[in-house]
Amino acid sequence: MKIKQASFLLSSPNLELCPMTDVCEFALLGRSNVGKSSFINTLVNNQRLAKTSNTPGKTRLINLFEIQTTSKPFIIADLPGYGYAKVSKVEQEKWQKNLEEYLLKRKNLVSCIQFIDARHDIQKNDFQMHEWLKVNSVPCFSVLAKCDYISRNEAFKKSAQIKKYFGGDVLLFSSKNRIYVDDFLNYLEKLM
Ligand SMILES: Nc1nc2c(ncn2[C@@H]2O[C@H](COP(=O)(O)OP(=O)(O)O)[C@@H](O)[C@H]2O)c(=O)[nH]1
Ligand SMILES: [Mg+2]
Repeated sequence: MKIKQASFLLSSPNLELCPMTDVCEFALLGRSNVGKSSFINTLVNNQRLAKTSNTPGKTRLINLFEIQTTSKPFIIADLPGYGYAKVSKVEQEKWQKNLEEYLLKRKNLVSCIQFIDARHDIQKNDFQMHEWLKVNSVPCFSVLAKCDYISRNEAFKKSAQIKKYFGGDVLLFSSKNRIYVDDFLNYLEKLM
């Protein structure tokens, strides 16, 4: 499928304030700075749609983007990254609860997409996040992000490693170029 149009829908602090819809939704999970927002912009070819940054903001919001395609439309939920310590413990725990509720109860959620940084080994909080998804039977596949930092050969090795630990599918991605975009869209289309 091809993208026809993409727009920001809204930001919500929790599941309750997310609009109820039948449109298939995919939720982006991963450490802060792994490239989740850039991924959206590259996928839809609009560098200004999702805010990207080297310094993650403090607001913990679910940002929803609606994507019209030549096939079915879908929604991407850009979730705050984990591994960002500069918020208070109370704040962190509150968000944790909201995140879990969203992941467990969002009816139109088709799959989570967990981002792993190609430059690093899988981190402790990546494992924790994945374990939680598995225990709670939340569907998920993985993305090896920022693949432009490593060779194609290394990328295949890394994705095999992620597959070994996490199971499920592992897709490659880089926001520096668009070579992975078509495969990604075709993969999403099959899940919808
Ligand atoms: N080289 C490279 N840099 C990237 C890529 N994706 C994101 N970045 C950079 O990494 C930083 C964090 O990206 P962002 O999308 O905001 O990450 P998020 O916190 O996961 O949403 C920004 O400076 C991006 O320009 C990528 O695929 N390759
Ligand atoms: Mg982001």
